[in-house]
Amino acid sequence: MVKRKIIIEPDPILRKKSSILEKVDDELRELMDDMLETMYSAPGIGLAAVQIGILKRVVVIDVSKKDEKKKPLFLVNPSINHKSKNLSVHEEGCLSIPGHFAEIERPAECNLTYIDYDGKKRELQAKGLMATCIQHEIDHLNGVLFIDYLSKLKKDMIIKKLKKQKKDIDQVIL
Ligand code: GNR
Ligand code: NI
Repeated sequence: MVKRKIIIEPDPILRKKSSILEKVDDELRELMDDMLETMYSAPGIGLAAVQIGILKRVVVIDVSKKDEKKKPLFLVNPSINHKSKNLSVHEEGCLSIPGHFAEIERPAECNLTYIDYDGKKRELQAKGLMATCIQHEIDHLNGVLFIDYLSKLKKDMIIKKLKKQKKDIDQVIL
C-alpha cells in the first residue's frame, strides 16, 4: 500500500466529474488499498479517488471510532437510490479543504447500491455520520465540495485562504 498526495482546493481536477468503472480488477484493488492507506494516515473517514487525482468513481470510507476495530468500506460506482425527506446537520471537513469546517444539512438517511472490493453488487442503508460521509464522497465524484453549500461570501473567503496557503508553501520551496 502506498500513501498518495491529496489534492487541495482550488484545483480544477476537483471540479471534474469522475467516470464509471467497467470492472473490479487487481489494478483497481491496488488503487483502493492506496486510498485506504492515504485516508488512514491523513487521518480522515472517507476519500474519493479524485482527491488523489484519479477521475474514477471509487470511494473508501471508515467511520469506526479510534478505539474500535477498523471497518473499511470500498464503494465502486456508488449510486444513491433513495434519500430520506428528513434532514440532519453535521459538521463537515474535507481533506482537500484542510483547516476549514462547516455545518452542512443533508438527508439524514440514504440507500445506495455499489460494487464491493470483490466485484460483487451490494446495497446499503446508511444513517448518521455514515450517511453524511457517503453523500460527501459521492459529491466529490460529481465535482462538488461541501463549501459549495455555503454562502458565496463564506465560500470565497475559504478559497482565498487556501490560495494564500498554497502561495506561502510555494514561497518556502522556491
Ligand atoms: O475526514 C473527513 N471527515 C468528514 C467529516 C464530516 C463529513 C464528511 C467527512 S469526509 C472527510 C474526508 C474527505 O475529505 N473525504 O472526501
Ligand atoms: Ni472531502
